[in-house]
Amino acid sequence: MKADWFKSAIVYQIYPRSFLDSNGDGIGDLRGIISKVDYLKTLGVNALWLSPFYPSPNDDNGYDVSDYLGVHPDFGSLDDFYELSTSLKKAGIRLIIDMVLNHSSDEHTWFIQSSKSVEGPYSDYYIWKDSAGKDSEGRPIAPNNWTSIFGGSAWKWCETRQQFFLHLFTAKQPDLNWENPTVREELYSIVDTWAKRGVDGFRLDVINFISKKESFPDVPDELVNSPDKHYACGPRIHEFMQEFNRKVLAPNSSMTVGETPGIEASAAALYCNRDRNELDMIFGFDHMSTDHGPGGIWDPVDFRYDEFFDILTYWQNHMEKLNGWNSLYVENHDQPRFISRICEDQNYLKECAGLVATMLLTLKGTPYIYQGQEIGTSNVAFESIQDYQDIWTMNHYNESLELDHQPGEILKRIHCCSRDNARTPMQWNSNSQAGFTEGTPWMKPNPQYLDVNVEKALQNNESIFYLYQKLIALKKSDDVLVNGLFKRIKTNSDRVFAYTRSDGLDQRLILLNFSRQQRTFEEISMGDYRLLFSSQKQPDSLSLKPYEGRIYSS
Ligand code: TEU
Ligand code: CA
Repeated sequence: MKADWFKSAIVYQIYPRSFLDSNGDGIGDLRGIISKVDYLKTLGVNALWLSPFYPSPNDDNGYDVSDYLGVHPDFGSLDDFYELSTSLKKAGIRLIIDMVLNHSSDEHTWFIQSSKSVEGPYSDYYIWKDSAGKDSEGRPIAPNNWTSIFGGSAWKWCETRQQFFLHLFTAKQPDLNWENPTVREELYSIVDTWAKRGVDGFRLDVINFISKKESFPDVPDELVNSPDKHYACGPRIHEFMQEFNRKVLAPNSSMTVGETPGIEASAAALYCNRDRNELDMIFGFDHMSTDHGPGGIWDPVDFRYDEFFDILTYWQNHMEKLNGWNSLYVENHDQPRFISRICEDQNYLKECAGLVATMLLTLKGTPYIYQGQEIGTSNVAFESIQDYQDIWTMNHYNESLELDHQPGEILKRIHCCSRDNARTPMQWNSNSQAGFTEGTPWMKPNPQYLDVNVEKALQNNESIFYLYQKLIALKKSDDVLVNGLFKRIKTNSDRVFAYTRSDGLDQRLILLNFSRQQRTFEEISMGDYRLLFSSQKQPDSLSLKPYEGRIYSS
């Protein structure tokens, strides 16, 4: 029997750097997390996903790993890790850790060795290519036109080897060569070690990028702004996934969720179809781009609600049909705060947070809640670029300056699109630095912390925190919300996303009003439905309030 605890898991994601600093150095750490296990228990989640905590030069905040088996001293020690793991077990919370296996840091010993010479045991650990000749100034020309997701060419010249190496992310994140069986064995053994150390599951960073098209063809013009679509799902991807599963994941009964940018539901389902023995779940991206224009993440446009509902419906239906399982998320450490994306009137941020919670906990799949989402954290708008930290954000700023964009205009884009929106320190209370640290935080807190923080949320029984708590408890106690079939109901009210979940006997009806206007729902025959939950106080009998979410039971 395959373990399928993940189907009833409710996952909380922690970005360790920004969660809680226990020793005043301004950086969140494992001991900070240990001290908040009770908080997670109060919320009711039963799984925790930790973003990377490994040694790293932090070019990309830990997604550039220089030692896969260690703990970065900023975050603590391996003993702290074991202590965290033990206290999570006691609290009934499973532990999922992040594995970045598409690339390592250029400061990993493998890369240091590999870049020294075209011969030797590490020479084929990364993707090395000869130049495609020299330009008019005698500089080597990159092997093809691939661009890094974070901007610029995806190739960097190495003087010592007189070759280019591939980096789909920053130049300090060279891509590992999965074609080399020794590399695969090394990576499997790392995952095996963590499983033996007591980890229950793995979140696999950009796992659908690991197999490259070995002819390294140019990116076609139409994909220049979305290179992820071009890099996704190389020819050997499913072979690698099945080998990975057979050699480490299955023997350890590890749960997996793969991050898979650039693919749609039917391709995605190949990874998590139960009979294919690859992964348990994947993170799709389609629903996270319904406020992107043709230019991608730095091209913000109005939120396209209909498209958002259609995409979610499509994924729900496809995963059902293709025997896969959905992951449900609207936030993580890479995404701006979702309530800021959908809310058309900042006075309704709180209502939006309740609405989103109702959706996340009632669609079919495993919900992922990102730190701070449960108290209604929204985007930040720092006035100075100095206050931003993220490498992608800095690259965008500098590239835009070169294109003569005005700093004010660039900052405006950063305010709505930067990944740093998700990385401001967790807001614990109204004390200095939001209670995140007693020192100087590595990044300033969002000034909203004076109003929006955990301490206030816990004192107010009408807070978003308690809505999440209630919905989590409801999901845990209701098998229809876990396994019931999803069916969308078309309504005449635009901006109302409505669906049922049913197991043949029992049914739940979910109504979500994504507008700042009241919406009636006369067209839905309410029959014997009884109201189980509303995200707002004193729900009206005939209409949904602005941004109200409801659950009915048959
Ligand atoms: O994210 C992958 C990533 O940045 C892209 O897939 C991007 O989100 C997408 O193409 C948008 O269209 C992962 C990590 O979550 C992120 O924090 C890392 O920076 C990145 O990989 C590199 O490890
Ligand atoms: Ca610290």
